Amino acid sequence: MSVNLFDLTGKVALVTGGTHGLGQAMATGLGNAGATLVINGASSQEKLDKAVEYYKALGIKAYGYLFDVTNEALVIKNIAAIEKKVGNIDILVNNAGIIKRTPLEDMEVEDFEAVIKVDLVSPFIMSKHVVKGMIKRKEGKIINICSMMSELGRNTVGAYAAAKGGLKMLTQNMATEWAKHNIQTNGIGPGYFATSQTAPIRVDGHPFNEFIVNRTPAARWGDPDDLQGAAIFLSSKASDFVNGQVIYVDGGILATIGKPSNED
Ligand code: GCO
Repeated sequence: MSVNLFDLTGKVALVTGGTHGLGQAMATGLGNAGATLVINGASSQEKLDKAVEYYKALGIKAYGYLFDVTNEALVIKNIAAIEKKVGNIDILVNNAGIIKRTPLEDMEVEDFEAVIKVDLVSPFIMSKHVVKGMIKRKEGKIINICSMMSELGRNTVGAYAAAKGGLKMLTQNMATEWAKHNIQTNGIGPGYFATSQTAPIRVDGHPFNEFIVNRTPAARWGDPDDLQGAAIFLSSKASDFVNGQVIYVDGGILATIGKPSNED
């Protein structure tokens, strides 16, 4: 009898920032693989309800919880409510993130701290409280959404790079501390994807747009659905001995030094 190692039937997956973009694409993949979704949003109840309707229209069981992932008291309260109403959280995807593009010498400290808080501290807060149940149940999956900026610097995104670099190491340390409880903690590092977050730098004629297409061996921006495979793999039995790794889904950016624009 063949076992489907990627089947998530009966699993509950909590995806932060799951109302749009990469979060929505990954959540859709987990839902299509059988998981029940718990979608966290922070901007508006209306946006969250619309997202939950989107998943239900796809035949996926989905629930929405509106709370600020940087607020520890709200995180504790909502995790308890989720585990009471929906069930134990088997999979946590720390996807919620922000970016502020400002040269470091001009960046306000509060802006720097805001990026660190959402992109690095909230994965710690969410994981700290979700893992308590996983440790008791002796199983669990945690996925931290990293970035090219976990490995590379870029003008104007210093705070983001600091957070995403830190998140890569936080992922490794979570694996170090929690693997003995049969909890797998890993990361996904998206390359450059067509999302609302990259819209300002993905405009036709914008030099960065051409730069990315030329800099990416796949010669295109990523489609959010390109992340579904890695998300399902890191959420399933198929990755039960994979720990502390970051899977870069980047069309080959990190594999190459790049090429001059006049070279095919
Ligand atoms: C930027 C982009 C990046 C990407 C992504 C790359 O301004 O450079 O927004 O941050 O979104 O994180 O991996």
